[in-house]
Amino acid sequence: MATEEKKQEILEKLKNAVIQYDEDASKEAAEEALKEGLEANDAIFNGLVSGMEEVGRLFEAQEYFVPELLMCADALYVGLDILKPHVSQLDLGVKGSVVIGTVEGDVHDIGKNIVKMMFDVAGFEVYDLGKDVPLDKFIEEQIKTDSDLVCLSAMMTTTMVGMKKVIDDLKAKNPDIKIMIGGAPVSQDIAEKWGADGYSADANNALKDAINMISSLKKMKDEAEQNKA
Ligand code: B12
Repeated sequence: MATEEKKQEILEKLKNAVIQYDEDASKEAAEEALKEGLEANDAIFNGLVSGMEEVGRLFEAQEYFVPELLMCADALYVGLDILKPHVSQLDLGVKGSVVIGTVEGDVHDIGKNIVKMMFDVAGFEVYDLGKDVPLDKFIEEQIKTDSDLVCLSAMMTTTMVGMKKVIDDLKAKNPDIKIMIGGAPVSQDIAEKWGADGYSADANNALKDAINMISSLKKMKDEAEQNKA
C-alpha cells in the first residue's frame, strides 16, 4: 500500500499526463497506480479527471485549442483503459438496465463514458449508444430494450436543448420511464423545468440517484401487479 505522499505523487503524475497530453506518461502512471495499490476509482477521479478539469481552464484561457483538447482526451483514455477493469464492483442491492448516450451534435464522450463505467461496476445492463446520437435513437433503444432508465449527456448549450425533445417524446410513449440528464451546462433547475427525473453533477452521484429511481420504479410496478391480483 502506497504512503499518502506516494499516492499524491501518482495522482499528480496522472493529472499532468492528461494536461501535457502525454500518452506514455498516462500509461506509466496508471500502471504505477495499480502496482502501488491505489484505488482505481481514486486514480480516475482525482488523477485523470482532475487533469481534464485543468485542461478545460487552459482552453478557456485560450492557452489550449481544439487540437490540444483532442490529444488530452487521448491521454486520458489511455490511462482510463488501464484503470477501468480494476474499479471495484459494487453491490448496491438494486440492478437495472440503462440506455446512455451523448445527444446529437455533441461528440464529448468522456463524462458519458465515466457515468457508464459506474453503471457497469454496479452490475447494470448498459446499452451505450455512443456520442452524437440522433435523438430518435434514444426512444427506439428504450423501447427495444425495455430499459428502466435513459441517461442523456450533453456538454454544450447548443446541444443540450435536444434533451428536452427526447424527454418529451419518451414520456409521451412511456410516462413511467425514468430519465436522468447531465453534463457541464446542465443543472438541477433545467432538469426540473424539462421534466427529467434526475440530474447529477458527477458520476458517483449519478449512480446513487439511479438506484433510488429504479427502486421507486420497481416498487411502483410491484404495487401495480399486486393491485391487479
Ligand atoms: C475535452 C473537451 C473536448 C474534446 C472532447 C473529446 C471527447 N472524446 O470527449 C473535443 C476536442 C472533441 C472538444 C470539442 C469541442 N468542444 Co469541448 N471541451 C472539452 C473539455 C475541455 C473537457 C470535457 C471533459 O471531458 N471533461 C471531463 C469529464 C469527466 O467531465 P464531464 O464531461 O463534465 O462529465 C462529468 C459530469 O458532467 C457528469 N456527466 C456527464 N454526462 C452525464 C450524463 C448523465 C446522465 C449524468 C447524470 C451525469 C453526467 O458526470 C461526468 C463524470 O463525473 C470541456 C471543458 C469543460 N469545462 O467541461 C470543453 C467544452 C465542453 N467544449 C466546448 C466547445 C465549445 C467545443 C467545440 C465547439 C470547440 C470548437 N471550436 O470546435 C467542439 C465541439 C465538438 C462537438 N460538436 O461536440 C465548450 C462548450 C461551451 C458551451 N457551454 O456550449 C466547453 C465547456 C469549453 C469551454 N469552456 O468553452 N471538446
